[in-house]
Amino acid sequence: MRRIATIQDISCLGKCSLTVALPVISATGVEAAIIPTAVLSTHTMFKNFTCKDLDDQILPIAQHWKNEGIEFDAFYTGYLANAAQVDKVISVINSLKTADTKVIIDPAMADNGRMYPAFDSDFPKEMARLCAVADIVLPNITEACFLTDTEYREEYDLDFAKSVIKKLVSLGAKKVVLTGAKFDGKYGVLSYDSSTDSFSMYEQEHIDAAFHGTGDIFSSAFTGALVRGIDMQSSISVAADYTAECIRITKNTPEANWYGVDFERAIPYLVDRIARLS
Ligand code: PXL
Repeated sequence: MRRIATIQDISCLGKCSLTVALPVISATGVEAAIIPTAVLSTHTMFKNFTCKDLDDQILPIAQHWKNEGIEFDAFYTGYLANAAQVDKVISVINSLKTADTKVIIDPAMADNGRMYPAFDSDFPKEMARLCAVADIVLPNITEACFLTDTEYREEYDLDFAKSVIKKLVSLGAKKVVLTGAKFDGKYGVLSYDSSTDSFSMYEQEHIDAAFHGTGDIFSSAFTGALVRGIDMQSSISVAADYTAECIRITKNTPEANWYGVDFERAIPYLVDRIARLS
């Protein structure tokens, strides 16, 4: 069975980060090993959340895996507890990756033009160093702007999106998958592959609803699909469609929680899509 190591926090309640990555990667038929970057009572959109960083565990966990001779098909990183974890995560990747290991970085740090509460204005330049070692970076437009020191725009066109993506690639990332791309009346996922210098847009219907944790759902489904052996564009479409399905279901569920989407209800849909492609 193929294996992903995912490095991100565990928000004990909130339907994001590891509580999403574990079930969603499992649903794609891939093993998920984890390095938790922190334990939080909830995600940071709640007030009064607790947070204990696991700075001192990151390298020892990886060292133990190395001693055991464990290899990974991909590293997939998400929310980090602080800027100092960037160097630790880069060390983990460098020490355990093989020639075939994919490095997928979700720079989970911002949305809707704002940084998440736990991060200061110095954080993006540290996260940019992690993105530099990526085969694939998965930002939203806010993260792409912060990472490249570009002024965030609520409204933008295709040229602006392309220029931000090109700046991200100039930092070192090989491919960029811009989620929630919204320009010129279109909505979807805009991706770029530096090996062929080509952009590709996967268009979707725009659903008028914003929920927390959907970036983590997309990234987990995308990484699982890719590691399962599904090609890049099909992995993007499966992950984007699964995320949209989660949002649709949640929007139509009156008793749904404000803090995340009901991704559980759409797991059969994901399993079915993956089975058809693999
Ligand atoms: O979904 C991204 C995310 C992950 N982890 C924590 C968060 C957030 C977004 O706010 O707060 C702790």
